[in-house]
Amino acid sequence: MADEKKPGLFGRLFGGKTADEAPPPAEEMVPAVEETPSGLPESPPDERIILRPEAEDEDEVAALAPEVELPREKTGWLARLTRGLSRTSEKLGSGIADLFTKSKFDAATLDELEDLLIQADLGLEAATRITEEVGRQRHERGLDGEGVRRVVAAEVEKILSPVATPLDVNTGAKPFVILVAGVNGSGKTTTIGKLAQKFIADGKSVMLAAGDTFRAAAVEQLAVWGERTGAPVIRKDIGADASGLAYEAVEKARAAGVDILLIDTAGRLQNRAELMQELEKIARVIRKVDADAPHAALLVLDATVGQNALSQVDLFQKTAGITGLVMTKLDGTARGGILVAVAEKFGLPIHFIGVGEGVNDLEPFDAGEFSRALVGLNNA
Ligand SMILES: Nc1nc2c(ncn2[C@@H]2O[C@H](COP(=O)(O)OP(=O)(O)OP(=O)(O)O)[C@@H](O)[C@H]2O)c(=O)[nH]1
Ligand SMILES: [Mg+2]
Repeated sequence: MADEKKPGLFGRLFGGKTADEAPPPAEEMVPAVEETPSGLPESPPDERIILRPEAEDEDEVAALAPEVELPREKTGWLARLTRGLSRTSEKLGSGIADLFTKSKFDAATLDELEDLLIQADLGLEAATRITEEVGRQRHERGLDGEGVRRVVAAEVEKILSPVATPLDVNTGAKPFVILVAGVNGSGKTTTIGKLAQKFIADGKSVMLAAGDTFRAAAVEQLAVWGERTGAPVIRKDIGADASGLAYEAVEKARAAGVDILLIDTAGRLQNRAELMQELEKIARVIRKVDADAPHAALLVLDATVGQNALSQVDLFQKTAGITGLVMTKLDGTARGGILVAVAEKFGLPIHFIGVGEGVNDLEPFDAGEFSRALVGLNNA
């Protein structure tokens, strides 16, 4: 996409040609139940696609759910957000500064700005619109590099504001059931751990369901987060039916009077229809316990996959009824603008973003903070 041939912006503007061991959950919380309450067939283990080696020992499991400091305040988060987005902002921010300190301002300057935005994965449409606005404002009132960054941030914020929607877990639903889906390694289990920590800090009672029933390491990874946060973990034997486990977890959460149930699922590639159907089955089966569940179906997107995030949203939205997004690993890419492209294309709520592996590296998504950090503007 970044390499697409397109007419130069100046041409379009001016008409020219150029252009992470469970608290060892209470005994009764960890039954190894064999039968599936749904009566639905179990999926053979080899249907799952594993993209990374299994973690077998404790050290490896601990590495999957790294320990980090717990206190969190806004200022701490803004510093983490700024640091997390620095790969993107260094490219974008300093790129803009370089462009607009040149004495000459012409069509080529705007084309280069548009290219910078496309290279940061904002998407062609957003890049074009933002560049046009910069061109217009530069023309009207003159803009220096900082001024251009402000215009870019303001335009990005306009795109992001409508989707920066908090995840409302206070709907009266008890438990409020959150199904967490996404491709392999996108950050689902880590995000569940971080969210559990947050909800518990907010005074909620939380239960976790180890719906990735295929890999022992996956269950252990969630169990580590359970232990760390004090949330009980519902688990079953490896190879058990995921929807059966989810069904039981909802029943147990309800019986225990838990506020929030977070259901982990196995990573799946979006082009494997049968795995997508399994996700649909989990949702269908838990509806037998609570007709309104899941109350949220979150798709966890890894920002480092770039444009592929767009096809992931497309497919998970169609087949798994995704209600909102979490974007992780924004610290691992210089193309953090992908969040803007996703917002622009789908308009789905973006609830949280992740900028690191630590428990404090995930916070509710704020359009203004993000937009400023994206171009390296001071967020203080
Ligand atoms: N840098 C960085 N790493 C992250 C972030 N979120 C998660 N990770 C790391 O990404 C890796 C995969 O995270 P998991 O939570 O295991 O991903 P998953 O989606 O549960 O993976 P599967 O269960 O294998 O599908 C781990 O090493 C996490 O620590 C983030 O925001 N930033
Ligand atoms: Mg996982």
